[in-house]
Amino acid sequence: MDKAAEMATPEPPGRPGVEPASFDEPTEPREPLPPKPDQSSPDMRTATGAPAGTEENARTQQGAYLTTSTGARVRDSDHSLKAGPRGPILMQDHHFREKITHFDHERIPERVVHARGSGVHGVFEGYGTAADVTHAGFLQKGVTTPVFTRFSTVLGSRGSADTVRDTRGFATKFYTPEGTFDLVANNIPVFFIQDGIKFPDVIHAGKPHPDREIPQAQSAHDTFWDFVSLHTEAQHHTMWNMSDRGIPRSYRMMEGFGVHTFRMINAEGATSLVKFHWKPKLGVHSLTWEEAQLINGIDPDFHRRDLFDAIESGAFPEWELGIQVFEDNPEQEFAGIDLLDPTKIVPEELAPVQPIGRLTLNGNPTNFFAEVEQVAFHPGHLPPGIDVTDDPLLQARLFSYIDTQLTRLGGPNYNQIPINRPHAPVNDMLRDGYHQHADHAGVAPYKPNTLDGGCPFFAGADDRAFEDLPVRVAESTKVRENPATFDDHFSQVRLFWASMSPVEKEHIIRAYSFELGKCYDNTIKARQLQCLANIDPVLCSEVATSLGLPAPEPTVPLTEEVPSPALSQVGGTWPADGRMVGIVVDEDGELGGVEALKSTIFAAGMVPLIIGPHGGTVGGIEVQRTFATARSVEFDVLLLAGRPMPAPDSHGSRDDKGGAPSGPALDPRVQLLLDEVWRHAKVIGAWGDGTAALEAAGYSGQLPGVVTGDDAASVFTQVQELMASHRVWDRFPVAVS
Ligand code: HDE
Repeated sequence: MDKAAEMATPEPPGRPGVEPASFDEPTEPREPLPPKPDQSSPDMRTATGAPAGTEENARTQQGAYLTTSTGARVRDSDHSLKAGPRGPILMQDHHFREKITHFDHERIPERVVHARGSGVHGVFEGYGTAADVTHAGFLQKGVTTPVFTRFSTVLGSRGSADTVRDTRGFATKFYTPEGTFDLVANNIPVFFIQDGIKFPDVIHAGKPHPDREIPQAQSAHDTFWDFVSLHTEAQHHTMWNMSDRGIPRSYRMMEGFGVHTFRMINAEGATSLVKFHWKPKLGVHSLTWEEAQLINGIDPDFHRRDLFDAIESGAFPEWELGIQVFEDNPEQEFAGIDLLDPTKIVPEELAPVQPIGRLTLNGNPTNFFAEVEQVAFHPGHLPPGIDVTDDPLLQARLFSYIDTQLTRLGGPNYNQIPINRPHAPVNDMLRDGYHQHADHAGVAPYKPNTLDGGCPFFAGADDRAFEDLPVRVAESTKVRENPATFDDHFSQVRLFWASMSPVEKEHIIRAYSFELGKCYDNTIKARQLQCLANIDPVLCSEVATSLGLPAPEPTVPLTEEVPSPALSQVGGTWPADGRMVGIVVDEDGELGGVEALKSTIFAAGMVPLIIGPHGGTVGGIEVQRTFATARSVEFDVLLLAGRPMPAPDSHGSRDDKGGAPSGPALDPRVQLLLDEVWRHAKVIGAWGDGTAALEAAGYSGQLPGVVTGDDAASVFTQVQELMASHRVWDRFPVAVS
């Protein structure tokens, strides 16, 4: 070959008869590849490929005949194939093996934290009021976005009770067309630790003891209090747990908090720092401690049932999403508060929460496992317009949430699971791996490429891509330490305490007394008392008295903190949607107004439940609960339309509720109902024979929160007014001011 021929440009590769490809990677999107078929749509599909969740197949098995997983019709699934009726099972029984093998592998590992939860579908509508601070499309005016929200406890296993004293998770997945946004929030605005590297420590301390694996879903044990009393940055979160916030009445009545400070970017590229808040339409309400304990035994699924029933009955829970907005200054600080410290709040009185949209939860899951168990949240699922900050807790979470799904959901393709599928087109270059469901076309899952026409292309500056902001990182040296601004562990706990009403303070004292009283080690109790002394002397001395230990002197200055009224749940009034109204009837009572009352209650968005001496009907009215099945914790208010007397042939109840044999005054099970609703500060109403029943039980119409009258309608009008404050707060005994 001569020199000139050697130097000539070689023919570009290509198939004969096809225009040769360019040597350079294309730079312009030309015929973009279609989105992956399996990720283009959020539609739920059943194993047979039919759409799930439609009217026809919402809760039924599909098809006329039972089949194997490969579609062969099955004639008998009740008997294994045996060598004669009394012989061993034959290895060749492929249907038996498939059925048992699949069953053997039905369980997946539960979440390492937040294992117990409930999830529901809903919709979010942007108000457009955040347009100045973010260009995120889903927050613009009138834009609606489908969502899935999962509420949870933190410490308990998947089957543990709902109403334990704990923090609650409040995680929402917004399926926006610009990519999924996960707001993985809690009902408490601060966290136990300031650096994510401590997460295994705090969780190991809170989980059951490693030797006997008890107690389940509780913080009332030595290892928890050992850790939080030594690691004093946990004191703020701990005080929230000991307050009534630790035992919510319902998921529908909880606030939610993003905890960390996030960064938002507007259309001009200007940034702000923000904190996310969810504000429930029904207000923040809690159980009393005794109610919570009773419910743990009587109805451990209380919160799950409450959420499911409310949605089923059309009482859709609602929240407003709000943001506190701060200047994105170099110190990341507002009013002397380090915005990167996740153990601190910014009181709403200093930075008001500005509403930016509304969440309505309106759909129960079709299949709990497919949706609630398999949903995978991640604080790094961010749309354009929202970004993270350097909060060291948030930074750690950005690693952990992807990592944990690898074990829990069995590999890296969990975003292909129907509940996790984005509603935005997905053109990633992630390939293969366990549980790969996409059948990717194309030959070049790499960039740069020419063989797939250069597809897919990088988005340009105007293509609404997620942006890594050129945020300045302080020049520094590598260290394992916190900034000095993280050092104050007590002043905001004092602020929280100072913001509580006397009743709420009393509940906090009782909660510490109970939890520390359950610890065995006196040095742990004494160390926690030292922390309480550093918060408030009254709190410390009350708990010390209860424990029978001396109250120590503070070791830090007890600064006076300005209370934040927004932290208290006493004092406001809220709608009573979805509240349960128990109505006691008996054969001889005045039942004339009861049917009309039921209609009034329904019309007010509440649920009337008739409680009678037996099932069936009483005076023509259908009974939903009998004296044997009713327990006060199910009702938000108790009304008496009759005076049920004890059964003549018994000394007391026929069930196992115990109690001393009663006299002839009132059926003891109704007496128990009344005593409990009284203790739990719920409204009581009575008319006709019901008023006599009240008196027989030792309650008069003059007492706080007790309404008596001539007829059902007038009594209920007054009852409704009282219910708006949630509880009859005056009824709680209070020792502190
Ligand atoms: Fe989580 N957290 N977390 N967390 N978290 C998980 O992720 C973690 C934290 C929260 O309903 C896990 O998918 C670390 C704060 C909720 O599926 C895991 C740290 C807040 C849920 C994890 C935190 C939360 C989780 C376990 C400290 C409130 C339930 C299963 C750095 C803002 C989500 C999973 C659901 C779940 C790690 C702290 C909220 C292990 C390392 C602060 C609501 O990845």
